[in-house]
Amino acid sequence: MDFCPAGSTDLSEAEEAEIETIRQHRQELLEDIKKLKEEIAQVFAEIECFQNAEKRKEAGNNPGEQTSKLSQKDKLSLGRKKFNMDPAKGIQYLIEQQVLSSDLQEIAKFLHKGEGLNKTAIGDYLGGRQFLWSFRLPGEAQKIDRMMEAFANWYCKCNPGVFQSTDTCYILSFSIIMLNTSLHNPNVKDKTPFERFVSINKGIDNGEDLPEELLKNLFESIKNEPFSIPEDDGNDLTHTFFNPNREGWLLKLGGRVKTWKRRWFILTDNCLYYFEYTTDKEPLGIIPLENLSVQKVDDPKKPNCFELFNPKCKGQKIKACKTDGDGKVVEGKHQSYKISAATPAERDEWIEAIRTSITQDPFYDLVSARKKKIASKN
Ligand code: 4IP
Repeated sequence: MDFCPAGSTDLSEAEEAEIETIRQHRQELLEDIKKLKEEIAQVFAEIECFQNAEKRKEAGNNPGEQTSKLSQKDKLSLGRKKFNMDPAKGIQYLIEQQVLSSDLQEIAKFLHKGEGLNKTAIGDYLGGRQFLWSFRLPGEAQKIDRMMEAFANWYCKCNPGVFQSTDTCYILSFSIIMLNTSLHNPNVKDKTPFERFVSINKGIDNGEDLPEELLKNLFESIKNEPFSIPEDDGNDLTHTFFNPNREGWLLKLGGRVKTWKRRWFILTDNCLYYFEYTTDKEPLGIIPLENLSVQKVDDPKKPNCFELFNPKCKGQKIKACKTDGDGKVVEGKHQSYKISAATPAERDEWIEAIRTSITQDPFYDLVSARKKKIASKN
């Protein structure tokens, strides 16, 4: 009798062994990645400590306003770290250190800006007391209920006349979350069509239907871009994209295959990053701007174009990287990047921002800080 264990395949022994080797290799790679992430986090922490120490030294040489400014910054940074570990303690610390006042509006602004704050911690802080896209909902049903209620109340207050009652907003928000899961979670096979979305929301506005156009816009918007919140693993690239020089939607022409793709671009640290969605953690492509130039160009198909090119090596590939279809990082294939903006003004602003970034010497700030230090010593 043939013995055929569950899950067995028609693979030969050699193929099975090959797969096992690949699995082990994958495991090793994952472990290496984890270690690298830890090392990077460690290096970032060390750089921050070093920079803070440098600033403190400098502040000692420039008493007065500078001192208080710098130390406030350090307190803010420490307060954020405390907040991420224990939100209530973090806020308390920031109030005690007079970085924040106890005014609720000010605290709300600080949370809404969210810079350097862990989204789960923001969700916990708000859920424990009393918006959705910018923080993670806490897990317990009661907290979610309270938060959605608060969201609906606040939305209706800021947008009077959209809904007849806050309950409409509350129900619609949940049905949007469910729609998002249905359309974008690969485990959900039965994707909600627009008609079902309309019927789910029948009569929710005090017995009346919401305008079909509103539902259509919501449906299309969720279909085109899922709302997801980046993971807070602390080691990801999210902080790289805080306070970018510029960000926005642009159309980009493919390198070999000339297709136009709508991408979310972020300009920071003299690099141009592009993403499929605004909430993506990792970019589809990275274009270091060093050695590149930017100029206006015309295109027969798209308006308001500009291009990035290497003036010294025209006709050669620009140094850039991108992820291919399998998620592997590969070299870019562009000799130039042609990009189209929505309006002439946006095109000009992008050109200006990119030019500024290219011409700014990365060592300028370091050198001028050192010069100031020497001058103050003398
Ligand atoms: C693709 O066309 C996309 O335009 C890619 O853009 C582009 O990669 C590819 O250029 C181009 O072939 P299809 O999707 O129609 O196949 P994105 O990565 O933004 O999806 P770039 O390098 O522009 O990112 P090549 O050069 O890889 O072919």
